[in-house]
Amino acid sequence: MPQTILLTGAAGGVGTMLRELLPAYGHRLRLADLAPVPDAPDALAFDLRDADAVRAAVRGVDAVVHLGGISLEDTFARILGANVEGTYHLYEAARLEGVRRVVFASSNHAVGFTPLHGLGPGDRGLIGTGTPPRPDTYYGLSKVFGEGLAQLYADKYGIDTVSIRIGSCFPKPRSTRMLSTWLSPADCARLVHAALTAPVEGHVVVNGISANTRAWWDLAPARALGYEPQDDAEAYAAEVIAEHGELEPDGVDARFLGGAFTEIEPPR
Ligand code: NAI
Ligand code: 15L
Repeated sequence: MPQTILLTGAAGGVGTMLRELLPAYGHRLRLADLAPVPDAPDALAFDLRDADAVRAAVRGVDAVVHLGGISLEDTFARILGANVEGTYHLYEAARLEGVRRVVFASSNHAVGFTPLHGLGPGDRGLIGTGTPPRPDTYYGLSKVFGEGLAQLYADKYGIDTVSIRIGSCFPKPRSTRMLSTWLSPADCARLVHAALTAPVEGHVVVNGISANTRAWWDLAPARALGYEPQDDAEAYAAEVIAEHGELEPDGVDARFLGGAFTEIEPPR
């Protein structure tokens, strides 16, 4: 039986890809965003800071894929409103409306200060999901909060969540770093479908990338949900390296998982 899924952030980059790809898995989507969703007159328009609107949006769905919020570094106040309060409103709405499954779009930037040194091609020491939180921005910190909130609502209220620490989800890798961190749109849909349907008890964190030859991340927890990535950023390596060159060994993209986010100064 098809599930009805609330997709927040439906007008964004990942939301646009998922609203095209998820229906093929049999999911019926209820779209929501602050911004208008192109070609979707029925999409719900509200701010995640509005608790009542969030609750109305969640009413009657089987699960939520929570992509909405600020997806880059910003002022602490703006991150607090959209990502911290917004995600709290989402979980409160799920609790009050009896929704039992959430897929939370976390980020590599929750652990962005994790050092990469020692991880080379063929090295088995891939970064796992048990690595400690090391946010590289207020943005990354809001994802640590979201994962913590997911754990609280799992332990206290029995709402199951899969938090996907997404690497870089774009149609194609845009930089040499993304040859390691890329999550193709099709693999993103595969992973979100697995996260929606796999038997899960409690809160599970998975890394979200494709089967990249240059991966820094361990995909075992995602594969345990049934995720079988089909793409590899290496298919774009020649063109990406021709444009951007190889990673500088001492450059920030080779030193930390979060790359340049570790050097971003937030707007104040
Ligand atoms: P995006 O910025 O393109 O989309 C985010 C959407 O959220 C936008 O359409 C925006 O209008 C909406 N939004 C922002 N504030 C809102 C508010 N207060 N109320 C309601 N809606 C609001 O981001 P993208 O790339 O599509 O990412 C989706 C999610 O995945 C985000 O949570 C992001 O942090 C996460 N993610 C994305 C990665 C990527 O490579 N694209 C990597 C890691 C995590
Ligand atoms: C993210 O969390 C951002 O939302 C996305 O825009 C990319 O910057 C991505 O991480 C990345 O690290 O490439």
